[in-house]
Amino acid sequence: MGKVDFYYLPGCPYCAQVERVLKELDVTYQRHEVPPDSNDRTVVRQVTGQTEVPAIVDISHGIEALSGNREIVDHLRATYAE
Ligand SMILES: N[C@@H](CCC(=O)N[C@@H](CS)C(=O)NCC(=O)O)C(=O)O
Repeated sequence: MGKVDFYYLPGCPYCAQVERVLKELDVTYQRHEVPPDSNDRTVVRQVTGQTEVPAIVDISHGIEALSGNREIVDHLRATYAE
């Protein structure tokens, strides 16, 4: 199974919730910290087409970009919960 790329900002409560669920479900993921100023978020913009975090890429499950804390948690639970 591939890994999930997780774009986050330290101190962001939405990101913290997504990371709790990643850990709870024992998902293999790689963290990518974004800059505080959304104008500087060039990498996440290139990869996901937008600058808001949390955002994930889960290519092995057909997700090229997903943002929105609830949408991400729903995807993770639907995909990784046993
Ligand atoms: N509705 C979004 C809110 C996420 C959000 O507000 N993220 C902040 C960081 S805590 C952000 O990246 N805002 C966009 C920006 O700063 O340009 C969610 O559910 O994930």
